[in-house]
Amino acid sequence: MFIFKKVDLGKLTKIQIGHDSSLDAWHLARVEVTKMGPAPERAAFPCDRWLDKKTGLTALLTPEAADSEVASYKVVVFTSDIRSAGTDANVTIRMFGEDGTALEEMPLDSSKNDFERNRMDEFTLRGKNVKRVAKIDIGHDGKWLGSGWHLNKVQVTNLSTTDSTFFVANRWLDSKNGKRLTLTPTPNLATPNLSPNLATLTQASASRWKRVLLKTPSTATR
Ligand SMILES: [Ca+2]
Repeated sequence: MFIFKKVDLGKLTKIQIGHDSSLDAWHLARVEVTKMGPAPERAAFPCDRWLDKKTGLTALLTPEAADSEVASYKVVVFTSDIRSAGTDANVTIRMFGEDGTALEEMPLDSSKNDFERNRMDEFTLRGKNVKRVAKIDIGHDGKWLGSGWHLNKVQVTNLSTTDSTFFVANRWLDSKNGKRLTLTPTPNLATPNLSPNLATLTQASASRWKRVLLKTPSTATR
């Protein structure tokens, strides 16, 4: 995060970003700019490409509108802390909006070894803007030996609306129990070992989360 004090530029319509090393390649997902003040204004500039000698060291980015047809989704996948929980199989996700609109099936894959035991893997996916994600279908193809995967949970955030949702699985995805499953949002994530990293939550979902936490004592003494 960087903070700059500059003259008020008004609403940003374009940003140019890049680096000066022709020897380096940088894959830039997106830039978020917040104009601070009494009514903060946030704008997201998706990039999703390499900035390198071949494709150009700089990029000119335009903002993504909150009501745009297309959105970026941050998908955070938590693999359980259980023996052999990790997998090297090919994992894909399909997301659905509240009105049932389906996004295409998308691979969750990065350059590193994803979905290892007790790890959190983050992906940014682009697709039709369904606003709040109300259902996900997640699973793998069973490739490689020991492909069984113990999925703890998935957090999906629509970066254009900042609406964030948790989907708790807490089960094996393997040939015995089924390699895919469909999940709907888990509203009461009050169990300590399932508590999300609060720093990654948006303000809107953090206040929702606080309400959930505040409700806990009454249910515990019931
Ligand atoms: Ca892996």
